[in-house]
Amino acid sequence: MHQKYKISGVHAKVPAAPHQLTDRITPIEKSIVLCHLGVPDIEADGWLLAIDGMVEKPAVFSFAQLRQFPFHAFQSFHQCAGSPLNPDHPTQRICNVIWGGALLKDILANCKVKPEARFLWSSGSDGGVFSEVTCPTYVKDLPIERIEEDVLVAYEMNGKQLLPEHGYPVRLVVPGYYGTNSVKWLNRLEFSSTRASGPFTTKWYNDTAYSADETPNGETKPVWAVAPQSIIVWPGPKATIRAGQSLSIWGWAWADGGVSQVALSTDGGSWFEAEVENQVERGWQRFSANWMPPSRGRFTILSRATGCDGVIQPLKGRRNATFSIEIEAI
Ligand SMILES: Nc1nc2c(c(=O)[nH]1)N[C@H]1C(S)=C(S)[C@@H](COP(=O)(O)O)O[C@H]1N2
Ligand SMILES: [Mo]
Repeated sequence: MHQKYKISGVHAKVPAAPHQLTDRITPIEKSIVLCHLGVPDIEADGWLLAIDGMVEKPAVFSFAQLRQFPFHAFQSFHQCAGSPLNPDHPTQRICNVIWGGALLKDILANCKVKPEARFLWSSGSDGGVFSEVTCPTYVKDLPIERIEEDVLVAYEMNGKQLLPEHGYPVRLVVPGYYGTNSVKWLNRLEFSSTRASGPFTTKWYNDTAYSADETPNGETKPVWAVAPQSIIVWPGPKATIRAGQSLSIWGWAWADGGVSQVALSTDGGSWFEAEVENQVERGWQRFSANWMPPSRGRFTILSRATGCDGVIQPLKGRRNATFSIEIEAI
């Protein structure tokens, strides 16, 4: 069937800069949007999700059938890994939203996955040309061990039905993984013994061009789990701050598995600890620390998160390099 599109070609929005991300739950109009191949025009009526590949009982679900499964909703940070054409470049394409839908493990309960299966491929209804490469469909994969966690087949975002650009009627959400893995306009889940063979898991998002992510034996690393990262919300670039007056620096930090520490630097060398709240569900974590600009003049404030696995944000050269903001004390 020929797919119609609401928007054709790459469609991306980063509507809020870090200092504008003041809400714990990011409103939809401030949330990121990234579509490589346009926004397909799909009706919930007639939409089908197929489950096949290495399963003993393939299945097909309509939208109404999908809604029969127990409903789950929880907050999760949602981050775009940045352009797959420039994977080392740090970006702050981040938001924190509430996803609602059915747990993938509930949907798969009767499918009897075969023991040879190691990866789950997920396909969207979108196809086209990205960066001069013809892509028949957008296909991603994930290791099947992750399914036992909170992978969601989502049809709500912040309590509302998904907007077309966010995957209406149904998308995958892999909490803790980079956004690229959360396939929108989801129409197929296929179990396989190998990783997916399309360009979005081989040529791009596999960090083949990304020496920083190569393992010591030269293998490439899939762009799956989100590495520790942080942004400073206050003070923002135009904030008025005064020498000799204490202020509270605050922001958000996140990582797959949560963040254990955030350190700040204001003098280009030394670090001091911020307080970090515990992670709620899969959400980002607020950090804050008091600081007094010692004199008038320009200061660069850096934030550096440490994941619960002990991994520390690098200073530069990686997609999750430390964030910095330049401010002036008057
Ligand atoms: N089918 C499909 N799913 C997709 C994409 C896409 O181009 N096609 N883009 C991915 C990328 S790179 C990101 S960052 C997230 C963005 O989700 P959002 O636009 O709802 O914020 O969707 C992911 N899922
Ligand atoms: Mo992305």
